[in-house]
Amino acid sequence: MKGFFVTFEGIEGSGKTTQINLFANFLEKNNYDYLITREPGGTFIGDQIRAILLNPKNIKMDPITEIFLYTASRVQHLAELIKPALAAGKIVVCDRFLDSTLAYQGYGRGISINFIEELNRLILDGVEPDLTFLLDIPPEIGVPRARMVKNDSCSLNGDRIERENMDFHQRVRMGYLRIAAENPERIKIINGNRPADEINKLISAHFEEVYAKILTNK
Ligand code: T5A
Repeated sequence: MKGFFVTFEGIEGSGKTTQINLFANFLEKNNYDYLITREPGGTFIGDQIRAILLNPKNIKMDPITEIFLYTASRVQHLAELIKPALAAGKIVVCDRFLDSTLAYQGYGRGISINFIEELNRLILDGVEPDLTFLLDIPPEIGVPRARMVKNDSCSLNGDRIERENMDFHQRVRMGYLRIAAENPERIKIINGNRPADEINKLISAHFEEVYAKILTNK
């Protein structure tokens, strides 16, 4: 049996990590065979690429360098983790995937959407998410939330991308909403500005509904 690929998307601080942790509890409790991972990163090589991408000192990074680094991380991630897990029939849950590249490098940085789609067509080998949760939240709420979280390569002012201005984050949000409008079957938009446990209930219920349909059609 082929596995099932679930991705979580949204702007900075939209609550993806929080929701993925809650969703993992749900999967665990219900005895699903699953794998949690993230982009950029997910592998030893990918985590090193992640450190370069998020380091605030890399302020001079060219947008083309940036997109190739995100893509390189994805190639490694697909080969080492995602494809083998799907082939083993697991539910793969990934914090960010191709929609992030379209939203950030495409709508945020202005790189051609056609170029991003073609580049990813070459590397994805037909792998695409079965279901995506887009946690939608205004940047004025999400970005300050994210900047407060001190993580691997950040200071309290946020990582390299979190430090972008509000116009950039607004373009990314609008880009996400456009991608969702173009993919209504796959992408479920969830209001991220609600209590975390309410969001978790919506996500678990929607997952069960979609997953049950897939099993029935197999
Ligand atoms: N990127 C990534 C690209 O540009 N192109 C690409 O192709 C890819 C794959 C990754 C960066 O790389 C960019 C996008 C990103 O800028 P990251 O550190 O993984 O960097 O960044 P994020 O995924 O944005 O992680 P964040 O931690 O910033 O955001 P999350 O995971 O959405 O938010 P979370 O859950 O950590 O929550 C943030 C804070 O909000 C609180 C939490 O407790 C936490 O303090 N919170 C809530 N507060 C109130 N109500 C709720 N419902 C809440 N949910 C969470």
